[in-house]
Amino acid sequence: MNLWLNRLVPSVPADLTGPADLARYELNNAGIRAEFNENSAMGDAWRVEPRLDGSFLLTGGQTGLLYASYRLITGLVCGEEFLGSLSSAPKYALRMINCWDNMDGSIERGYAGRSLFFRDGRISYDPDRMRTLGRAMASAGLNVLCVNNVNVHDPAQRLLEDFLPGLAALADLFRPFGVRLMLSIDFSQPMRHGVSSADPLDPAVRAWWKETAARVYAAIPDLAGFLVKADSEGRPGPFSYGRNHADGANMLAEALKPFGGYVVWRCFVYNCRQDWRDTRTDRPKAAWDHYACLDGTFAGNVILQVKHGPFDFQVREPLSPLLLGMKHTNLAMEIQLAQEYTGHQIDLYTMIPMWKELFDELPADSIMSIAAVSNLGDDENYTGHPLAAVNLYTYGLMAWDPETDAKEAVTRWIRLTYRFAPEQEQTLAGLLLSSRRIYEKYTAPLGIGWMVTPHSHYGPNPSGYEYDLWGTYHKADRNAVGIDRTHAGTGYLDQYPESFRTKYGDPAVCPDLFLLFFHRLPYSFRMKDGRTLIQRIYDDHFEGLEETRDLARELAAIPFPEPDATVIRARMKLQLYNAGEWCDVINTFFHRLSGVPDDRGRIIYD
Ligand code: GCV
Repeated sequence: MNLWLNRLVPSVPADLTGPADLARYELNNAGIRAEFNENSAMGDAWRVEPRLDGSFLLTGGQTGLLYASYRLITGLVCGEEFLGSLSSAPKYALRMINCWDNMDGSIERGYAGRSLFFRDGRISYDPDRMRTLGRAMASAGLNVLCVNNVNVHDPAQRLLEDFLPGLAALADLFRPFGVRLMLSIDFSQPMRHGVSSADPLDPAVRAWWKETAARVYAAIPDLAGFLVKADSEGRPGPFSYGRNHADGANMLAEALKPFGGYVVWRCFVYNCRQDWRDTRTDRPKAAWDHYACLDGTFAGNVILQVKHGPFDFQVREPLSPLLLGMKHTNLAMEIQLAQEYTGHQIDLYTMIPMWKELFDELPADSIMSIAAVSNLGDDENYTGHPLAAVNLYTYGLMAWDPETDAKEAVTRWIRLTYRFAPEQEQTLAGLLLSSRRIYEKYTAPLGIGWMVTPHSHYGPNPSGYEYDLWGTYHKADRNAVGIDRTHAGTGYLDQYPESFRTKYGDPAVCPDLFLLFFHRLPYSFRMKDGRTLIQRIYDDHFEGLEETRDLARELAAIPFPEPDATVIRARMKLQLYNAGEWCDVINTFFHRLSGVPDDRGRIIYD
């Protein structure tokens, strides 16, 4: 089983010398005649000019030529004619996949099997699958692959040491695809080597990282850099030494700078041992509180990687204010292809509509790179649910060009992956594009999030996180639900520019889908369409379940080939059960609390 292009031509040869060589191979294979005009200054950018004899002139850097070739091949498969010249350059420099793979072969928040890179504490992979992945990434425009989990547990702490030769061999495999490896590192690493601390201002620590960087780059000269989760959910970091995150990131940046490497420093820093009785701490404020004051103090090769919302990849969160407020710092937005809170790659959940909404809010040039937590694993189809691969492909297209049209991108993936009649393609595209909204309707209401089963994060449990230490409370009582995050409440909204404060600040104008993210409201609150808040919660859940039934029926009519058909059918059955559980549990939860009946008299279990 394979991913899009590989379904058409199952493999590429093992002896490729580089991206231009691969591009030549791919074009030949596809029967496309082309001449290359290599211009290294163009890097990833490219230009394609059709010639009268039916051939093409491709101009670009090595990787640019490869991206141009894939653009031609995928375009022709999709029926494009290429009558005029085309040119393109990526909007973001690093278009990253972050794998949360552990060296024992497990994947943190992985829903597609075991690791593609590690097993039993060692590096272990199938080279053909690596080439499939490299090709899938390159054909979607992606160029960085971080192979190990940001939570760096032993033996991954030895990746920079004992496992360097294995990593170098892996980097060699991905190089022809223009994909550079990245490694997650443990901030306290020097202490495993006789250095007495990991204090970023300690000369011995700085020297250790410089030596280590030199050793690592001698083995992998094009390593994209280090990914760091520090002072977050129990990981070590500069706070232990009274230092701030600029001290920590800049120390690593100094070590990587001679080799052109980046320090990608995650901003997922918050108090994960909060007391639920504490009403003053509001978790969404944390990233801003830690980082906004450091704007302008990070080295040029540091990139702060910020989750797209202020919480943690819920179905609906507003754009993180940090992405709007750090004008003098390199930023990357982090999204999550792994469906941790969005259905575990069992429930259908196509993400591009969500990303479009995020990009609509994000001012041009506020970020310079983008990262996505991987949804890959060693399942035969790579993504567990065969239709979850659409998220990987369309993420690549968006990372290259955030103005990519959602429907076109999804349709392109369908055409590259299956052979359907045009009406079937249209139907499937429509189903995929509606899947996120359907999922949103049957799960936690109106931006409130977090009503999932603790730890696993699949299925409903509206009070599961209510008295826990993670800072994710909804405080539903018999009268009202939600947290007031306006100036009068926790003040979270004050972290935003004026236009956002106006948009979200007043419940009478705040978009419905964000209402309970920003406001605490009585169940009797009148929504813009005149319904009460409680009625809207009931309606959304009943509708979400009904729409899932429609989705299942329409999906069943699409003639997927085997083995996809069987997997899709089986997962849809589980999704239907999940949607039913969510609908009933959430409606019952609110009905029991509020005592308000459904005005349409539908069944709510008491
Ligand atoms: C890799 C959430 C997830 C964790 C994840 C963390 C992070 O808390 O549940 O599994 O850890 O985010 O993004 O670092």
